[in-house]
Amino acid sequence: MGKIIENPILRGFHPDPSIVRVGEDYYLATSTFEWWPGVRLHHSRDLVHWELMEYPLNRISQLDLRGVGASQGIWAPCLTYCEGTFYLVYTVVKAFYCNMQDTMNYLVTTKDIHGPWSEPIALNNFGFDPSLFHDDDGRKYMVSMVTDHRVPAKYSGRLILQEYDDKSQKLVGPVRDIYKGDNIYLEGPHIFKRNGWYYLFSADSGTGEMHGQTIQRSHDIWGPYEMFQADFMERDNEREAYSILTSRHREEIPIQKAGHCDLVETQGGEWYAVHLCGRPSEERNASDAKSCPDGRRYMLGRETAIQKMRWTEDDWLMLDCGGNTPQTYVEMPDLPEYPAKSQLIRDDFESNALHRDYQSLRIPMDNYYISLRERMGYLRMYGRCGLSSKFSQSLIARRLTSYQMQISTKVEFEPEVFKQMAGLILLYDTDNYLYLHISWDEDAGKCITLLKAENKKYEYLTDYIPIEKGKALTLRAKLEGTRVQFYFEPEGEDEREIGPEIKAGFLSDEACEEGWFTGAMCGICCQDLTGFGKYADFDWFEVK
Ligand code: 6LW
Repeated sequence: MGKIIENPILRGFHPDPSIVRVGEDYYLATSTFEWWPGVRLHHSRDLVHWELMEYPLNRISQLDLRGVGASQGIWAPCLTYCEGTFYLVYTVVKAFYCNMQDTMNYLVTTKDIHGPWSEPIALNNFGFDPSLFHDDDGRKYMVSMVTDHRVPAKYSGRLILQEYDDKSQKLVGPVRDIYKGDNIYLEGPHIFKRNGWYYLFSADSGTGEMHGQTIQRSHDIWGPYEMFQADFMERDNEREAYSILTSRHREEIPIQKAGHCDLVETQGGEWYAVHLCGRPSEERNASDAKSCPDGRRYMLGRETAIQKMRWTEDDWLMLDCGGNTPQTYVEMPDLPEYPAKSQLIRDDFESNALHRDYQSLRIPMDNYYISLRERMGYLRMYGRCGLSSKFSQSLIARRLTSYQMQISTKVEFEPEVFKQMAGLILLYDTDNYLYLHISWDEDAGKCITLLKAENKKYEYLTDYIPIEKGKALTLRAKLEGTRVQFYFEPEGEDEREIGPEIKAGFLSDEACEEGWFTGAMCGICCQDLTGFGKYADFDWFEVK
């Protein structure tokens, strides 16, 4: 083996990867749900090192997430390229139930991947996981997924295909099923073509530990498609899913939940599939958790991994290493190494613009609630709505990327009433978080306390501990596995433990009730329920 790629390639919450190559450049798009801006794009030239790029959806006119529920918003982008133009199709989920959904599909385009991207074209289709295919005769097609939760669910699990007309910017002509949802539930479809075959590449069996990836082919884009079934998939036949990649029933391997792939060919003719995956914690719970029968917790959300692929003599696709088990270490393509800029660890807020790694909840990180200019070297954050708000929160966050992390910030904040809070937060969504914060109490005065929210159950894990006015405080969380301990340190004093050691596995896809597609984040935030907009000054924020 030559040089190695270590999976996952994008750590922490980066699901539903879609990849495209243009010349020597590889671009990878992932879902962002209710986090702003929309769609994460990464660039690489060697498939090993990835660098976060400009976000394509960064104006409210392109994406309005105000009010959307947890894990709604942007689902499964598909990034393609044709004759000088990049195409990004995606779903904005605003309601998702039965056939009564609000899951509009959109398309944005650009000639320059660094932006700006176009205003969105609302495609005349509701559904999810839309994917565009550019045929070599100049026609374009969109394949997408239908959901219908009626019992019996007549249309559920169908993959539908329609032609897309670039001139009128509409889906045109007949809407046809190319997969009828027969035995296996398929989603995340992509179509590609090779040696005269159209391939329908789709995820199977949900997105949890049963997840997998199938491939079907036909000489006609409209089908009928035949599914690849081979001996090495036999182990899964009990579920009638013929997966060319899966980790189901192999709970000992590090890369779990493998599926939802997209495919790319290198300029040297090697093939790679990117896919979503999850790395579980050691902690086990009762097996009541959604999609995770063995009770493990995936705090880091669904991440992006890569596998080397090869074509069989009779034109089927499979893992280069044989079998269908996802590998942690994968052979790097025969491409020169191309290191990316080092990732952000400590941010001293010295620059005029916020680092790209931050995302905010639903609304842009603009002057309405943060400023990097009012006090040089500090991020000034104005308190807005409370943490349950799905409209305007003053909160910026980064991803948890490992089960061993230390997250710290230094903050100056002088609250005058109990309605004003600022501090350090570990959160999954608006109903699930751990919040170490400074506030004010009528007995204790300026104080610090720790609040836990777990599926809308709220609990203070400490009293209001008085702290001295006019002093900066360092706040810290140390994560070991799924256990977290919080600390605080008034300037010039020793660090003090605060609250008990907490099992934080509830900040995971498996445990959160409203949404379960994102991953745990860590951030800084400020609330002022008086409506005056009291501010907190953050000196630095470090995630390591
Ligand atoms: C994605 C779909 C899925 O669009 O989860 O469970 C959605 N399946 O493929 C969000 O990642």
